[in-house]
This record gives sequence, C-alpha cells and structure tokens, in this order.
Amino acid sequence: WQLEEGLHKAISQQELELWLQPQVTVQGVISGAEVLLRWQHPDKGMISPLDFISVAEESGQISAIEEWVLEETLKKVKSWQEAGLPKTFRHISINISPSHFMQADFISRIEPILKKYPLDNIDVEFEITENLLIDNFAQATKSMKVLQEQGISFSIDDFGTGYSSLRYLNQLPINVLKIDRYFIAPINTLEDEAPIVDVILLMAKKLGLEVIAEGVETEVQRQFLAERGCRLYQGYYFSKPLHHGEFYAMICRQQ
Ligand code: G
Ligand code: G
Ligand code: MN
Ligand code: NA
Repeated sequence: WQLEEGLHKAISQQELELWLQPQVTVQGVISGAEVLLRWQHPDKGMISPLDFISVAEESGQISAIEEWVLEETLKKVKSWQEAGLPKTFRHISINISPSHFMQADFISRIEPILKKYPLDNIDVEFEITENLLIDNFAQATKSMKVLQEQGISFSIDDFGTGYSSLRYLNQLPINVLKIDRYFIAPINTLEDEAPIVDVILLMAKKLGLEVIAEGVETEVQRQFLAERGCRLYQGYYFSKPLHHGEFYAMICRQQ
C-alpha cells in the first residue's frame, strides 16, 4: 500500500487525531501540553508520526497536515476554555517541521488560522529544532519575529542533540529549551552526575529561558531535576500521550 496516497486520504477523511502529553510543574500541576499527531488508519490501525512525517515532508503534504494540527488544536483548546478549563493550564506546544517552517508562504498561511481562534491566557508555542535555526538563520529569524508579534512563543525541541551553535539563543525570540530525553535516560540515582543537564540548566538560567526536561520516566529523575532547579517535566512518569478526549477528562479531574 502507498503511504503517500493514504496520507492524502487521511487528511480529507479525518483519520488524523490530536493526542496530547501533559507538561507538569514541580508542584505536580499540569501547566501545558505537547500536541502529538496520530494517524488512525481504518485497516492498518494506529500509525506513528515517526513513520509518516518524513513521507509527508518529502511529498509536500507536511504543510497541509500541520495547518490541520494547528487549527484543530486551537479549536479544541477554545472549546475546552468555553466548557471549563483549569486556570493552571497555560500553554500548548505544537511541533513544526523545518520543511514546513521554511516554506515561503508559511506565515501567510498560518496567520489566518491564528486570527480565527484567538486564545485568552494560553500561550501557543511552536517547537522547532536547532538544525532549522542553523541551516536557515536569516530567514528563520525573520519568520520567528513576525510570529512572535502574533503571540507565538518558541521552544527548541531535542535541545543538545542538533548542531551546537549557541548564537541563536540570545538573538532569537526563544522562550523554552526542551532537554532531550537522551540526557535524562541515564539518570538512575540522585548521586549520578549529568554534566550536560547541569550546563543546560545553568545556561538557560543566565539567558532567562525556561527549561522542560523530556522523557522523565522515574521519580528519581524528577527529583534529580528538581534539586537542580528544573521546574517543568514531560514524560511517561507523569503520563504517556493521551487522546485529546482523555487528556481533557484528566485535566478536569485534576482540578
Ligand atoms: O510520540 P511520538 O511517537 O508521538 O512522536 C514521534 C515523533 O513525531 C516525535 O519526534 C514528535 O515530535 C513527532 N511529531 C508528532 N506530531 C508531530 C507533528 O504534528 N509535526 C511534526 N513535525 N512532528 C510531529
Ligand atoms: O521529538 P519530540 O520530543 O517531539 O517527541 C516526543 C516523543 O517522545 C514522542 O514520541 C513521545 O511519545 C515520546 N516520549 C514522551 N515521553 C517519553 C518518555 O518518558 N520516554 C520515552 N522513551 N519517550 C517518551
Ligand atoms: Mn516535540
Ligand atoms: Na524531544
């Protein structure tokens, strides 16, 4: 079967689903979520974005998919706000593929979606990668500044695993560094050493950036990070990504 053709159908026949993974504060409150796309294929079952995002990038369907993700996310959060959403829920982040971000009409296609669903008191954050910034510094800078004026904030996904140029950190409107789970996974005891994690936390503090640790799977890891001043976590220890309906039920229960 042809994944690329199937993907075309997935968009038009609403086989794509929003799943969300909670982001949790040091006080144990869900303050935000990352949107993670799922493809529920009628015959093949659930297909992971790992298997179809790269195909969508190559076939040019990534922009249609991520525009859908953005619009559905804003629509959903708006409806949650109307139905009642805890005030502690403050931000939602969406992954943006570099090949989508760098398209010439990216901004002109995103703007109407943002205007259509303005959200009060909730930050909309785009997760981008270091490589996007380094490969396209000038154009990415321009786009980020325009989007920042529309209220978008930015996080660097998988921080520490891309090319390491640091100049973008204080020249671009970046709000959050997401420490890649690769650096969290080896932490087994409170006595372990994690020099890269220490350096990222120190650098973020100096630059006034927030940090989210990704891939937090154990209480030891959570505590290790908390002791070093990291106050936001995402990972299986708190929750796997949940279907949007299940996520909303969970956040309402927490209240
Ligand atoms: O949980 P997980 O299997 O959801 O995600 C696998 C990978 O797919 C992750 O790297 C995640 O960032 C990526 N991903 C999930 N949703 C999207 C999306 O909407 N756009 C892009 N570009 N990547 C996504
Ligand atoms: O690349 P990005 O960081 O956007 O992708 C998030 C990916 O990490 C998703 O595939 C998500 O399901 C996965 N993930 C989230 N929490 C954990 C975790 O605690 N452990 C592991 N191994 N993967 C996780
Ligand atoms: Mn991400
Ligand atoms: Na990541």
